[in-house]
Amino acid sequence: MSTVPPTTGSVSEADYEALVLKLHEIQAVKFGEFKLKSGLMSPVYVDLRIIVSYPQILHRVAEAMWDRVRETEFDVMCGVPYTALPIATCMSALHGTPMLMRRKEVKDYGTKKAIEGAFTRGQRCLIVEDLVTSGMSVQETVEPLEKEGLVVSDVVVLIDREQGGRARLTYILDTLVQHSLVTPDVAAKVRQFIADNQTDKPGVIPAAAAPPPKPKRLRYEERAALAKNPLGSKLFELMARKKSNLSVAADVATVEEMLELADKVGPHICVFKTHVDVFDKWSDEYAAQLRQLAGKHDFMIFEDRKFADIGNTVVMQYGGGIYKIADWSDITNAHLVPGSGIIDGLKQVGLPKGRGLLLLAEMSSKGTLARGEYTEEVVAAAEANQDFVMGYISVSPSSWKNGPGSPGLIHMTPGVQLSAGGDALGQQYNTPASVIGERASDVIIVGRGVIKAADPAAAAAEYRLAGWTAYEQSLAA
Ligand code: S5P
Repeated sequence: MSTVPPTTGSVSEADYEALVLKLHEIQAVKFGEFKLKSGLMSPVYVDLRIIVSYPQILHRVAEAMWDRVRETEFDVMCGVPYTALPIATCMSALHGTPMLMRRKEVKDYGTKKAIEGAFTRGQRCLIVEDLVTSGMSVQETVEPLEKEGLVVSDVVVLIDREQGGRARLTYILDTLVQHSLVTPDVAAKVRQFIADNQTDKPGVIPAAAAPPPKPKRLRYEERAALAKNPLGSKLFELMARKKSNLSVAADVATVEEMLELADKVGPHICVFKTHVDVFDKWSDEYAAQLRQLAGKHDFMIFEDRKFADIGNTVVMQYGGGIYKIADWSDITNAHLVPGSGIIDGLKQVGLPKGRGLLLLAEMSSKGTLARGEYTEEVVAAAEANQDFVMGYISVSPSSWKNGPGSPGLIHMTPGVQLSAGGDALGQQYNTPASVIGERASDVIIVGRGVIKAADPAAAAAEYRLAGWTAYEQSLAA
């Protein structure tokens, strides 16, 4: 008995068998002596380009591949050029999932887009490939997608010559031998060839073909021990102690409202975020009242000042002026647009006071320029300044080149509501499950989802539970 690739439902064993016979009939799978691109002589040759001339076979291939991913969650799909493009198009048209296209050569004129189609950063993308030998072409598709902020969740492959595909090729051989279309001699030769040219262990997709394996998620307690900034370490401890990864953004108009909100949501949050320049007034007295509430409810204060000037100026802005931010705010944040001098300036003021800095690596707003190489520069600066930089404002750290990076650095993500969407001014929302689970962030920052609720305390409790559940589930995954 031959083994059939496991199915999840609608494509039966008979369908797979019929498909193999058809592929053989149209010579998409051939046996003989073939020189591969690598120079190696192979007794088997697979060329699926021909299937565009056989719409019914193309349809069957698309359905067989869809069958393998029907339980998988993704928002868009992208076929690896060129052979898999018609397959992906067919899957897309049959099942109504939007498709993207990767340009093989990025033109240096016109739109210069590497990826064509409509998408938003953070969407999950399925890659469709016809045949994997080394995984190179899949990798060439993964990179530009990730550069655009897409999360490559899965790769579906029709035939894999080396790996999971070893089972597939074996299945193809068995079927053809049963139907006397290939002699046992030829089948033995092909099996030997596959065995001789295995590069990975059975059952594992070649490393180059798959997204890098997700490192196991560490608990916040474990991260506390790895944080180099003392405040960053304390925040991880606080989150574990309080079982909260929720930060509320207190974007209200008056100081009274802000203090009332802090008292109400205080029991549920790890961080209370302010924009001090939106309040109707400010004084050292109000700062003291907010600090008192932070002590009462065990949360940290984060003045979301988004510094963006030269070192000399931010020293004055952070330590002085009317607000004296460094005196009362545990955490603040900065853009890296001016270069690393901004970190040095803020550090000069904040480090002696035991403060911590978050660098804005990405933003939640539509059309943000904080992406790609800029984000990579921010990561390098954060990694190099971990005495003062405690982490990031980020949106999809799981899709970064090296994932979320050092576990001692924290990720805090704004643009969070219980259902995805956005506002009229470009804000984009993801859910707590997506932010903590899929995007591998640590803290959800929620503004209007809490402050505009009829009962902000109840809303904070709900977001806290959603954020914490997502964290617990990702630990178990
Ligand atoms: O990229 C960002 C960075 C920040 S800090 N996008 C953001 O929305 N923020 C802040 O998070 C923003 O200034 C606001 O205070 C909060 C989001 O508020 P909401 O009402 O949209 O949840």
